[in-house]
Amino acid sequence: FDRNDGKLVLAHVLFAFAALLVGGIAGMLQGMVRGGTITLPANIGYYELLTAHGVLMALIFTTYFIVGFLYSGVSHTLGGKLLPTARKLGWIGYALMSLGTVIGVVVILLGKATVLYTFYAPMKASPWFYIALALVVIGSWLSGYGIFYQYSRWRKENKGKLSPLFAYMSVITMLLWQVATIGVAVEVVVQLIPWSFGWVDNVNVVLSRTLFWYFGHPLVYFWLLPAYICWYVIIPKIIGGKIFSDSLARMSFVLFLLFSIPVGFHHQLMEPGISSFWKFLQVVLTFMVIVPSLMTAFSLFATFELNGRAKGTKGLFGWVKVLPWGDVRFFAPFMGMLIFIPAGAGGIINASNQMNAVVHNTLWVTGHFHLTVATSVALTFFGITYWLIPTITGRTLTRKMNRSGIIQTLVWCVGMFIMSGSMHTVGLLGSPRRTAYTTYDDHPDAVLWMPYHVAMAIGGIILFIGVILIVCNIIGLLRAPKGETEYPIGEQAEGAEPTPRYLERWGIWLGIAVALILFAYTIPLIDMLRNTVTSPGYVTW
Ligand code: HAS
Repeated sequence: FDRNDGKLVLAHVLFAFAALLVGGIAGMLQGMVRGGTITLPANIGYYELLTAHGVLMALIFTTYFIVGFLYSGVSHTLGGKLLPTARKLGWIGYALMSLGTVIGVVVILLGKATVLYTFYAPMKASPWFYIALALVVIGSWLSGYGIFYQYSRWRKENKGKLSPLFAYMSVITMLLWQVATIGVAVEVVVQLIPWSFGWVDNVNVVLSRTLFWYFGHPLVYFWLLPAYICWYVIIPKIIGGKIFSDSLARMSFVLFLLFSIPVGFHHQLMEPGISSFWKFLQVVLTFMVIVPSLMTAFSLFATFELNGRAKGTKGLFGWVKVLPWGDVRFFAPFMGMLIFIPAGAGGIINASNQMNAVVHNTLWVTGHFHLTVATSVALTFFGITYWLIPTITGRTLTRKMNRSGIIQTLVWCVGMFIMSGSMHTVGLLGSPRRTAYTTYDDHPDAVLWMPYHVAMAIGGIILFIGVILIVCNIIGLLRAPKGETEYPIGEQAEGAEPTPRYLERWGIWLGIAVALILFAYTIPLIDMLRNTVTSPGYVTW
């Protein structure tokens, strides 16, 4: 692996895990502060800690890891080395994102941005919080441009050739990100910064939330798609098998580009100011975005089964026996896949209007996203780390490190089972999310929730041990013996259909994506600007 590219990738991965560590500390402390077990100096309270936890885990850990991972794969599969312009863009992006992160964390810990990671207006933060976020977004755009640059140069030099699957998927992930972040950029620059500086008196709340969720839902697929890259491209190689179908994999990514953006209203089903027709339409589109995940599940089962049959296993589940259970590079992402089955089912429940009325703003939703992003995605990222760090630093994954990785994965699963399981259950009993006001003056219903809150805290402590273990493992990986570690990239199975070239016609896919976005959002946005959808008890200024 090219040494200079390795430095860029490593810088991203290490920053990601530093954010995970600080975010993990904030996560554990928020539980203790909320439970009244401790009082922190400088009056650092529940909302500061929860904001720090959400921002560092959901926005910073993920974005840094994703950029680092995508750069590594693009460097490896598109020529073996980043072009100087791509690498430079990567470093400038890194510098801007890091400046934004530092400013953001300081502002949060000073208690000037207790607005949580979704920063809903009319809660107001210091303008510096929004400026910090803008820097992170602009930095990530530059990193995306680096990937586009490397890809387009490769295509120019390899006319008529199909691009490598990893690179293709990286381009879609970054395209999705570019289109999605326009919403949050407009919200922050046009609405929140002028309002928090006091240049304007009011903010259109429903518009700001809509712009946020225009970004917020594709954000979750920005987290998911790199995990899918691992499941589609890396895992087949690690298990000694083949990719079931290159075209199916590409098509599922295209479907994410088309359907992951015009669906933000499924986070706003309980909000006034949006007419029920447009909510209905976006729920239909939400059910469309489930399709590529079902295709992924199908493709993974096919890969596992074909691998088993090639190795001579028989019966419906014979393939399970030949999977490399002792290899953390497989085991951690596999546990992520397994948990994605109930996690995804929870998402389908959330997306159903009537069910959403039951679960919205309860701890059920917190349980849902701890299974999706904090387990399926995070465990996959951990699994990648065990081979990525040795690959880029010219070291080897020792048996001891591999064993520590398996233990870390199991600790994570146990902690998450307890924490997310109790979140889901207590959510159904009505316990709200994101509040330090837990017992409601000892109301009998709220008192009933307390044992689940204790279980959540126990799960949280086990997860914190999981964070410490992964950080120790990373230190171990950085000191592992020198050697060569393979960058595992799978090949397509024999007999698969050739990949149709139209999958790489970006004009078509971006055109359809934009058309769907305009269709799903234009009229509701006009309604919001004119304040024409009124709801009892709800006022926009
Ligand atoms: Fe979600 C809220 C709907 C997926 C993250 N979601 C959230 C929030 C987050 C989040 C962070 O409709 C909270 C935001 C906030 O703070 O308010 N979500 C969905 C739907 C899906 C979905 C329909 N979510 C995700 C993913 C996330 C994520 C992925 C992060 C990475 N979500 C919602 C809704 C809300 C919501 C509502 C709003 C709730 C409210 O009221 O506030 C779908 O994409 C899920 C599809 C997934 C599947 C599973 C496929 C399974 C696979 C694994 C195969 C396994 C194998 C191994 C092969 C259909 C691919 C098996 C081996 C064996 C041996 C068995």
